Amino acid sequence: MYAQMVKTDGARIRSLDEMDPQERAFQERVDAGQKIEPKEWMPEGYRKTLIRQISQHAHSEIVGQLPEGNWITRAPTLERKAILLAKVQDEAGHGLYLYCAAETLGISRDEMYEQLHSGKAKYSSIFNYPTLTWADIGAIGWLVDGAAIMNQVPLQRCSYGPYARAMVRICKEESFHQRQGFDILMKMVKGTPAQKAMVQDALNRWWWPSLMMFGPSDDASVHSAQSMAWKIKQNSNDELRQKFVDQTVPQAEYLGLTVPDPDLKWNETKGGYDFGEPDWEEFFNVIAGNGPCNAERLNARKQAWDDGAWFRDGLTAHAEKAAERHGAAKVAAE
Ligand code: FAQ
Repeated sequence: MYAQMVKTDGARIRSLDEMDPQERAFQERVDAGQKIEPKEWMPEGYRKTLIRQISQHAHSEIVGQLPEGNWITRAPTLERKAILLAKVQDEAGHGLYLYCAAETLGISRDEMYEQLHSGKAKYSSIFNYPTLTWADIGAIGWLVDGAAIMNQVPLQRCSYGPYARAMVRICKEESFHQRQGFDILMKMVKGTPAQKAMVQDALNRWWWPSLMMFGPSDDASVHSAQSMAWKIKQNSNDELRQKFVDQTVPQAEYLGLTVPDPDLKWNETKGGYDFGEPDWEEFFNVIAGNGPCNAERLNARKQAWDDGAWFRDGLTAHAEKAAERHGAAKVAAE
């Protein structure tokens, strides 16, 4: 079905008849729902699209540790501290599975880091906003992990095997993360008026950036048509955004909060909410590197890379010595 929508150069859509036999066979396998595995032939554009998306996803998980990591020492109880620590560690794990999945496509971990540090590779816009209060940690779990789940559940059915399989465990862990965020907010809204106000303030600041996580609107999304034809993406950005709004608004009501959107209204005919447009100028500004925390986030990652240089050097020296010893032992045995 999607073969009818395959783009060539990002502008025109090619049909199966216009493809060479190898590419057509590939597209037919994708259309039939078969998984593509690392050593199999794939169009260069498919490989590049996956490297772009998976590496950016991995970078998002790693950079995404920073806003929450900021609160580990200030969590209000020992239990909350232990839970937050475990969550932030989970995000590191997600980044590592995803880097491994991207490596199967022929890019090295060092190249991916270089692309992040030079600003060539993006990471999710959401992590360029500051975490000002403890309620922000609840809001991240509830909204940011909630949006991540909405986007990632369909990725479990992605046509590329290693990415799809990495998503299974990641989605399970994100579900735990979302509940822990909601649990923080449930406690706070039952607390003092000041605590409840803190939660409303967090929702006011995180609502629109959360909607932006799904990417630009469909008519501005340059990659969607091709990625959907290749079954890398199963849904368009706007479809997932709509689902997220429909799922999240009743949760906000349950918490006794007001979603900061004057245009939000239940639409009986479509069976979903109508809602306002995110500020796309702000979104494009943030992904261009000019959000409130872009410089801080990238500097933290670059600093971590530089601080780890002695350890990488040590590992390399150890590996070289081990290889030499192995070589000498082999010669002696011959
Ligand atoms: N932020 O044509 P499209 C998480 C870029 S994980 C920054 O629509 P596409 C877990 C896009 O890359 C969150 N850039 O692109 C967690 C492209 O630029 P490029 C990350 C964005 O790929 C929770 C350009 O705009 N999740 O949160 C964003 O078809 C809590 C045009 O856009 C994933 O990465 C954005 N929001 O669709 C961790 C999921 N949106 O590359 C810690 C996998 C778009 O040409 C704490 N990724 N751009 O330079 C995807 O599903 C897709 O890549 C989309 C974008 C939907 C993000």
